[in-house]
Amino acid sequence: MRLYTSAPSPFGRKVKITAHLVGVFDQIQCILIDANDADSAAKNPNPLAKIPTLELDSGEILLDSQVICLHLLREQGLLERCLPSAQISAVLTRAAVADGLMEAALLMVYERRFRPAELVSDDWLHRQNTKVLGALAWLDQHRQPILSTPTLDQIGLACALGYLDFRFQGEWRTRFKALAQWLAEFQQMVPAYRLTDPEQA
Ligand SMILES: N[C@@H](CCC(=O)N[C@@H](CS)C(=O)NCC(=O)O)C(=O)O
Repeated sequence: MRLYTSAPSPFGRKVKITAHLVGVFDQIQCILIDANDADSAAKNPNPLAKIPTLELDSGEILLDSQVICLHLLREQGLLERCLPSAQISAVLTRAAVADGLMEAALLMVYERRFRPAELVSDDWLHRQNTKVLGALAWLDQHRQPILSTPTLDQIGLACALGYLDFRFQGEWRTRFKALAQWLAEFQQMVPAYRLTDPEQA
């Protein structure tokens, strides 16, 4: 399998952690995509030009991190553990909020990266930051203890918090201490979190 991704991508990190968890990471060739370099971006077989994208050995292309994670979990028989059918709506809702947090944080990064400084919109940044803070408060309230295997939403939450650490110097930690403690526990229980640290890659 080939995974088109980048070291900083929080969505790519979800897939990498899931692949470690189900034991297939060493069967995956990671192809690093630099969205700022046209030649590199052209290698990504994703029609939306986003990462992550997983190319199966059959040549089939899977995209959207959630779809890829679900595929890996199902193929390796861990779907019920990570997405228990009795809690499917609640888990997927928490996963969607974690993804939304990543998306809003990413849009803040892009606003500064892709616009000339004089065109950067403080209103837009404020709007996205409000989503980030709203999602953090909601996820804090809906935080679940980590059992032996993390659930799909917990993988997403860890990656979302890791992205805030990476791009926003962990400012969230002073306001959301219980979430910071939760992330420390996740780190302890899921070695793949450290292995996929964007600072180390
Ligand atoms: N919903 C998608 C979001 C993926 C996404 O936004 N990836 C970012 C990098 S972290 C990207 O490729 N951005 C480039 C772009 O939007 O053009 C998923 O879960 O895979």
